[in-house]
Amino acid sequence: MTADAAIKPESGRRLHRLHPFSSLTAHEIVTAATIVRQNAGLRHLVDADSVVTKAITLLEPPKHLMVQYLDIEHGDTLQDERFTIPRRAEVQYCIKGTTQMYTSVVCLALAQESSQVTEPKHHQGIMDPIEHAVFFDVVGSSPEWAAAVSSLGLPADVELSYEPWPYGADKDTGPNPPRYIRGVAYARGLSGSHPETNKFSFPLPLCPVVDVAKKAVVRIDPMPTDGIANERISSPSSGPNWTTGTALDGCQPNDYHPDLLPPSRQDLRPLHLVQPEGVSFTVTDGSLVEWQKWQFRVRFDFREGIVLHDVRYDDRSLFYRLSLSEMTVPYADPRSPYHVKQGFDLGDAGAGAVANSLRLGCDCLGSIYYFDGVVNTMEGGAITIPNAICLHEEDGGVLWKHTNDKTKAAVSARSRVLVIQTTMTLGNYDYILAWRFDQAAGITYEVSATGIVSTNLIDPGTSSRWGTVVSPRALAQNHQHLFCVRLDPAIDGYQNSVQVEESVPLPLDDEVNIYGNAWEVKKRHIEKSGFEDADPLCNRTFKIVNETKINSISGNPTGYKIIAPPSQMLLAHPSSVAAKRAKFAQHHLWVSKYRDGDLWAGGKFTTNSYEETDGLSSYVARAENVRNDDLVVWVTMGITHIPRVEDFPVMPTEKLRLTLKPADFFSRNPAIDVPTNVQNLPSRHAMAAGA
Ligand SMILES: [Cu+2]
Repeated sequence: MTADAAIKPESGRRLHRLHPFSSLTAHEIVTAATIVRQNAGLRHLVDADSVVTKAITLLEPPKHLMVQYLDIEHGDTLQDERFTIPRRAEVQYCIKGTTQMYTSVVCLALAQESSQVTEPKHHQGIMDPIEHAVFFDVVGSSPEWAAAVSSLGLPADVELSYEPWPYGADKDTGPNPPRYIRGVAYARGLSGSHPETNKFSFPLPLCPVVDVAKKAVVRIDPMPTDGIANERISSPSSGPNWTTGTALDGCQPNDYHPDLLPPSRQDLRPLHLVQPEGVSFTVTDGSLVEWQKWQFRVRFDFREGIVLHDVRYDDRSLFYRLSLSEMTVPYADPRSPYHVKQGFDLGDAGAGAVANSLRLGCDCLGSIYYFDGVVNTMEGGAITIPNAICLHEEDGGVLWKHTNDKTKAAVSARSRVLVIQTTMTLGNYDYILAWRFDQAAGITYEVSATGIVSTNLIDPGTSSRWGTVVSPRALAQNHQHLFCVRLDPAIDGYQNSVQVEESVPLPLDDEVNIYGNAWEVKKRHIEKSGFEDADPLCNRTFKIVNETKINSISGNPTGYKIIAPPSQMLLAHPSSVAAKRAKFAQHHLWVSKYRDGDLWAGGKFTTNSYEETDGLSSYVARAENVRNDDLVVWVTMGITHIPRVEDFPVMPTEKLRLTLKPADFFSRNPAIDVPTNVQNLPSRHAMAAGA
């Protein structure tokens, strides 16, 4: 059976009770894995247990079918007249100990594998826990590595810890780098030391490179530690410790865990977020969130983490799908092997796969609704990440206010924000990823970067042009975090355009700009798929509009404005592998024509990638019409991170925001009907007057 045959709409009887946009269930994941493992075992003449299911994700229905489905769902058609779209899963797998990747599609309703392809050789799968386990076994029992470590003069009972990094491609390896793991090594402390000791204060100047297929240490790379003599860097004041007289001499403990810190400050009084009548949102059908006039579906995905579907406001469609597509973190240090330091957190690992279990009162304050996340294991099972997504309301400050200057009467409404967020941890860094819905029909995607900056050892009394010394002898290299957010719009329908507006001064003349104050807004539309760059100097603004729906007040098409920071784009040289594999990170805004499966800004397979060949740059290279068409907008934003001493031992959250705001979509401020007082527990003065 072909994939298409498996997804024909079927009237009447519902084959599957789950909504097409529901997260894959544990049962579905195991069903898909079992079918693929059995079939792959026969196909490749191996035991089914040798089949490694790297990633299992929902294969969304073709959009043309889903649009019909949603039209019926939001229309007046009775439930039993709806058609059903069988659910499908996509399974990426390989055979244990090999790198060749395969992708299968399983029709879950029929419990059948409907297609299977052999991926090109350069498509490497995620670095998985099985490979990591092999890596740890190999370094733990390697006499070469033990000898190398002993040359550092470390105490015999030192405990080591590793950050496994993909080998990485460069111009020497070409497009098929070996699938080795680089074990960026740290001393976690001495035997018996607290398990939460911050290892990033004690980087080792050596790195084992492990061939996980051959289960062997291939070589041991020296990690450059040279710096520029800097007499302003003083000797550590904390005195000697277990590193004294070793290669790590001078490194000092620098901890974040409260067990290892002096008592915390004592002058904070409780701050409670109280919702005495409960929350104002509902969650039904497992995935449908309704809050105020908002309505959308939430899905948890192995790769993308949170995916939002069918986002609507007051029964008008806004977005078919919202997601983080990819992010990359390239480092600036040219000294080998640092030159290959570059992560693609979604493609290399999966935002869902490395999602945290969130905790009440810490990650989210107030009355919280949690969604569990279910992800596949490499062995074909499914595991639940409890509380992977949290949903809650926050106070958002003043929503709107006016004081009548004559009467002094003030009217103001307090803003409430609905937040849906997840947190991913990959090695040293943690990212809190949140969609924030407001009462003025705005949506903000917020990235909060926190965690620990990646460190390497640097010679005593030196600093570096490649980063900042953030703790004695610990260099945090300069790097960038570049995020690509995928916006699949449905502004009052699925045929949209992107309008570019620039505010430009007019030349002085004797007819119009007589006094020199004049400027105007120039408008153009993006006609063909491609990219644009931000230009704050002309206030370049991008709007997604529906040219067939006109706002009767302004006469403008209904639209949503994209407000994104004009971040610095990727700094790596365009000819470098770092740049070629992250073309999406070279321009701020991209518009592609919608095609099913065009989801991956950096390509579907990013691990050890050499060049982005099947990602966003390929989608737009088709040079298709994107005006009054089904289009996708991709926004790249980022942080050029020059580490500060204050970013260590754990970094205060650094926020990055993308806001989608209605622009001539409504006939007035859509938040005008928000009540001006909904607080049952009135606020009070903090202190008596004069206190
Ligand atoms: Cu950073």
